Amino acid sequence: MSQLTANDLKEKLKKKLITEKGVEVSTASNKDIYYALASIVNDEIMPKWYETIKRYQDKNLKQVYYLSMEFLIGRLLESNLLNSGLLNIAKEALEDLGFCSELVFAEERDAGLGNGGLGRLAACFLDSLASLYYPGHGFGIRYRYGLFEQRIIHGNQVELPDYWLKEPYPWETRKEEEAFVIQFHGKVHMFKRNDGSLEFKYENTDKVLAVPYDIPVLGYQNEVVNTLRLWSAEPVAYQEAGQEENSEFYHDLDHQHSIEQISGFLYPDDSNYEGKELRLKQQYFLVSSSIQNIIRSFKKNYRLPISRLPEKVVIQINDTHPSLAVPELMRILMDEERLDWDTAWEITTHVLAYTNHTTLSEALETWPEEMIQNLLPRIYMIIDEINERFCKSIWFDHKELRDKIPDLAVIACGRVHMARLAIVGSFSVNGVARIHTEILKKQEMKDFYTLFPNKFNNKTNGITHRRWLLQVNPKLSNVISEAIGTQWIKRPKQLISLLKYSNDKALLEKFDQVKHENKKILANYIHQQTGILVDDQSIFDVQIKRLHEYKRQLLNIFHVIYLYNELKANPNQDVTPRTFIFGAKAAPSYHLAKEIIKLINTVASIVNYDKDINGKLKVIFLENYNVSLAEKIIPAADISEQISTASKEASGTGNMKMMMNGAVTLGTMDGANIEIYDLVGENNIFIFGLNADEVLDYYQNGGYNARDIYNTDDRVRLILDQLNQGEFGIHNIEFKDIFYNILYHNDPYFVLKDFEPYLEAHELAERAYRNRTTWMNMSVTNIAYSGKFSSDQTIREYATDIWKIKQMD
Ligand code: 26W
Repeated sequence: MSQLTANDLKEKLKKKLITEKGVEVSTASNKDIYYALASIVNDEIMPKWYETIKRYQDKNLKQVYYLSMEFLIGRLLESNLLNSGLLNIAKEALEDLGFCSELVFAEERDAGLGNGGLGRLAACFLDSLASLYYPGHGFGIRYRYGLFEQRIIHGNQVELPDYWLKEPYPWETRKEEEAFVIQFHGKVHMFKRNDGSLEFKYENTDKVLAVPYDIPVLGYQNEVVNTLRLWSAEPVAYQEAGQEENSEFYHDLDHQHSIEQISGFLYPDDSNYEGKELRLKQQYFLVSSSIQNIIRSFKKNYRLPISRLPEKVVIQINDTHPSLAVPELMRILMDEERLDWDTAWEITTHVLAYTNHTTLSEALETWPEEMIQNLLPRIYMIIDEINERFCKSIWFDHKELRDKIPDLAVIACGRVHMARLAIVGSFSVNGVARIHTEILKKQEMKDFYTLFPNKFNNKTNGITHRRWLLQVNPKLSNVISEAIGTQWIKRPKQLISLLKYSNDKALLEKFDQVKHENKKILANYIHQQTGILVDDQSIFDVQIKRLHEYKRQLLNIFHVIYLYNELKANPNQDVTPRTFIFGAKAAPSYHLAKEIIKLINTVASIVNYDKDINGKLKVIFLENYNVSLAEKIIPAADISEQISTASKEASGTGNMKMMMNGAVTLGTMDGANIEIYDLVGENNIFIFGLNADEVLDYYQNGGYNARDIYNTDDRVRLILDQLNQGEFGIHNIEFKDIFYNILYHNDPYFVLKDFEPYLEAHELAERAYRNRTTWMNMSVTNIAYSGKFSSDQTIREYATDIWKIKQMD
C-alpha cells in the first residue's frame, strides 16, 4: 500500500501539472487534474505490475485466462485510487487544492465495452481475481466505439456513437511488439509430410494484425496488478502481408478501413443473436490472438512440453461468443505443434471451460456453415471433424440418444451450433445461479447432461463489494465499519455481524439517515438532469437494467398507470409518495423495447405535471444508463425491482448490488432472487407471481388466456384501453404493438397474469415502509446477508472447483 500523504500528493500534482501540461494549479481544469492524478497513480502501478508478472513466472503458477467479448469496466481513476490505498488522501488533496473530487472523477469517460450483465460480471471477476492474489487475466477487444450513448428525445430513444477514445485513455499501454497476425479467408492446402503427419498451408489469406493494449487490474491494497489485454485490429506491414511496398493493396483505404472495423464497435444487442459476418470476425479475432498469446507465454515461461498445457493454463469462455477457442486451440496444437488429433483433443478438453449466461432461445448463437467455411476454412474443417467424431460417439456409445443426434450435433441443418461446440470442447459447463443451472440440466441441455453429467456445475454470480459498496457508498461503509469494524472489507461475509444490530434503534436510525442523504444526492442529480423535483422522503423504487420484454419494465409501468388512475379517482388517498426510477437501454433494432421506453416517458410526462397528483407520484427515466449512472442510483434505492418472468433471468447482478446497499427486493422467484430469498427469509423480501415451474408448464401445456384477465379485471382493462385509445395524449397508434402483443399474442411474458400479485406485493411493501423500524430492520438484514454475493466468493468457487488454481503467497 502506498505511503503517500495528502501533502505529498499535492506536491506531486503540482509537479505533474507543470511538467506534463505546463499549467499551474490555479489555472488547471478538472480535466488537467484528472490526467495528472491518473499519471501519478500509474507511476505507483507500473513497478507493481512488473513485479506481479515476475512473481507469477518465478512461482510457476497455473494461470486462468478469462476470454470475453465484453468487459464493462466503467471508470477507473476512483477504483484504482481505492485499490492502491490512495482514495482518501486524494480526496483530501483535491479539496485542499480547491477541486471537487467527484467532478475530477467525472472527467473520465466510461469504458462501455459491454452490453450489460455479462460484461459487468467479467469486470467484477477481474477485480476479485486480483484482490485474492489469483493469477488471472482478461482478454477482450478494444472497441473504438463502446455501447451507444442513449438520448431521450420526445420520449424516444436515440442512439449516438460512443467514441470513448476521442481523448487519450490514461490506463492503456500499447504493446506493438507483442502483436499477432490473424488470418481470414483464403484456401487451405493439405500435404503429407515424410513422417506421415499432415501439413496445412494457407494461400491468399487476408491478414490482420492484432495489437494488444494492456490495462492494469489492481487488487485491493495487496500489491497485485493483473492484466486486462484488449486487442485492436490493424493492417499488417506490407512485408508480412506478402505485398509490394507500393502495391495497390497496401494503400487501399477501403481495405484498411475494413480491417479496422473488426475492432470498430461493440454489437449493441444482448438478447438477439445477429448472424453478421463482422461479428464472427470479431469472435475469431479475439480467440485467435488470445490463444496464440497464451501458447507463446506458456512456452516462454514454463519450458514444458505442450502436452502439459492443462497443468499451467485454464481458459474460461464467457458465453459462447469465444467458443471458436475450441477449434482454434485444436488448430494450433495440431498444425503448429504437430500433435495428433487425440492428443490435441485431450489437451483442449482439459483447458477450456464454458459459462452459459442465458436460456433465451433467440440469444443462442448459430452460424451458417458456409459463412464459417468461407471466412475460416481451416477452422471449419476442424469443427466438421469434431462434429463427426462426436456424432459417431453418440451412435456407438449412447444408443439411447441416437434419435437425438440432430438436436445434439455441432453442425445441423446447415448451421454450426456454438453452445454445442462449447459443451463438447470444454471440461466444465456452468450456469450462473442455482435455478439457471437446474434449468440447463433439466431442460435446455438435458441430453448433454445425460452424456456429460460431470461437466455441469453451478457458479452463482457475484459483484465486487469494493466498487459496489465501499466505493459507491462511503457513508454506508463508514456506518457499517463503526458498528462491526473494518474486517468485512477483506472478508465480506462478515457483514453478517450486522444482524446483531438489526434491532438496535440508534444504529438503524444511522442507516436510515445515510439512505436519506444518498436519496437527497440522487434527487439533486435528477433535478439537474431532468428539471424534475422529486420528494426525497418518497419511496425510491428502482428498476435499472437493459430493456427487454422478459425483464418486464412493462409490468412496472402498468403498476404506475394503475396508481395514477387510483389517485386521479381519489386524490385525497393517504399514500406514501413514491418515485419510480428507470434506467434502460434498448437494442437499437428492438422495436417493442423502444416502444416501452416511449411509454415510460409518456407516462412520466403526464404524471409528473398533473396537479391533482400533488407530487405523490413521480416517474423518472434517467437517460444513458451505464456503470457510472448505476453508481449514483444504487446507494439511493429503497426498493429493488427484479420482476423478470420466472425462469428467464439467468441470475441478475443488479439485484445483488441493490441488496448490498440496503434496498429491499421486490421480485419474482427467478435467477439469484431465489438465493436472496433463501438467505434473508420471506419477511425481508417481497416475492410475487408465477414461479418457474408454473411458467414452463404454461409454455408446454398452454392454459393461459390473457384476454380473460382483460375481460374480467377492470384495472387491467382500463390501462390497456388507455394505451389503445390514445388517452396518454398521443395519437391512437403509438402503443399499438404493446397492446397487440398482450392481447393478440397472448402476453408471452405473463404481464397480466402477474399483475394482481404484483400490486399486492407493492401494497405490502408500502405498508412496511411506513414503519421506519420495520423497514430499516429489513434493509440492514439485506446488507448483512449480501456478503454471500461478493464476487470474491464466486471467484473462490471457480478457482477451486473449475480452474484448480492457487493464490500467490
Ligand atoms: C449474441 C447476442 C448476445 C449477447 C450477449 C446474446 C446474449 C448475451 C448475454 C449472454 C446476455 C447477458 O448479459 N446475460 C446476462 O448475464 C448476466 C451475468 O451472468 C446474468 O446475471 C443475467 O441474468 C443474464 O441475462
